[in-house]
Amino acid sequence: MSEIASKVTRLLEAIETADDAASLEQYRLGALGRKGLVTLALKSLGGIPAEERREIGQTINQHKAALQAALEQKHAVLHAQERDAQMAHEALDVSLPAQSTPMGMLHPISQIIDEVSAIFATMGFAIAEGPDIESDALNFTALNFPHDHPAREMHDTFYMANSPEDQLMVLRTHTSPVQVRALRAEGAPIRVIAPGRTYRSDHDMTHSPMFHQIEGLVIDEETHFAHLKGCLSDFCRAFFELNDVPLRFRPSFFPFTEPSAEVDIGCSHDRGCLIIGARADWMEILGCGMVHPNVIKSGGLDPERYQGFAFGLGIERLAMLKYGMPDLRLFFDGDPHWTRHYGFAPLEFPTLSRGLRP
Ligand code: 2U9
Repeated sequence: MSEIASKVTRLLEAIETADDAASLEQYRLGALGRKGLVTLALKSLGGIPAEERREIGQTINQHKAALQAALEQKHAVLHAQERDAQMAHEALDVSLPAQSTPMGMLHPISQIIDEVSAIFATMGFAIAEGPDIESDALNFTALNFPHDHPAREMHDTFYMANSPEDQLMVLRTHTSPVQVRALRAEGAPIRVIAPGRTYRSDHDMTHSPMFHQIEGLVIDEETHFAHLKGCLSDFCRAFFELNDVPLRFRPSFFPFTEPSAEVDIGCSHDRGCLIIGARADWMEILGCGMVHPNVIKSGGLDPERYQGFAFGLGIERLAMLKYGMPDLRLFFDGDPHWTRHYGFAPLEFPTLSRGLRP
């Protein structure tokens, strides 16, 4: 028995000094497993004379209890050490500046839509939205594009396959149908802007088949062309952060406005840099006009009583101008390097001087 006692003592020492769960398990098997010290000792009891068996049995059970207690205690210690190590490894210093954590960026398109919407909101415009898949009737007919008229071809339309026979569906080529819907739903007076995606079958250096517009519409009984000029001039001054912005209105044609104009902004070019607000050169930035009486009629209003203006801006073009982004084709590649360079921190206020991130 003293032989078992010394083996138990050695096992207890080994358990006490075990430094990981795997070696502790080996000692448990050596003590209590099927071929372990205690199990074999208990099995050997059968060959011992009955008068000695009881006492030896009790001693073995005491060894067994001591080994079990030591194993449980060591297991608890190792488990606590493992948890402490894991906590130390996963520790997070919440006092570190937030910038060191990777942060999502706003795409310049979202940024420009927010900026333009905020400016028009201060002028009393509401924001309207509508579906990307539109009826040909709302996208064209309600906007005074006659059937089979060449003006429809100007828009390089994507037609939806399997449209219902009586209702041809298209991917909207402009956000104007959103405003027709708003006019029909709310009547006049109305002052809305409609930002969103638009689609035309055109893809090259300066055109993407999906692009973004913001259009505006003001209809009441007295709004005239001077209001349109004042509104756009106020917008340009706020958007480009300039006190004085030279604007030039050139006669143009759109089916939905009459008269129509394209608007150029004064600028200059200096060693490859575009300077907005200078007076050396002109650059086109938007289109506009007085809403055509036929469009007012298709909006459910009497054109003898109501009149107003509308305008349209290309968002990508505004982003390229304001933040010096040279290549339209990179806008929708989803390249994270591009987004990190040209994107905006969600809570950052961009300015002309701070538009680009370092
Ligand atoms: C209604 C009536 C009239 C919206 C207008 C323009 C002029 C225009 C272009 C700008 C750049 C499209 O993205 S672009 O190529 N848009 O020039 N858009 S007037 O006229 C409307 C809208 C709604 C009910």
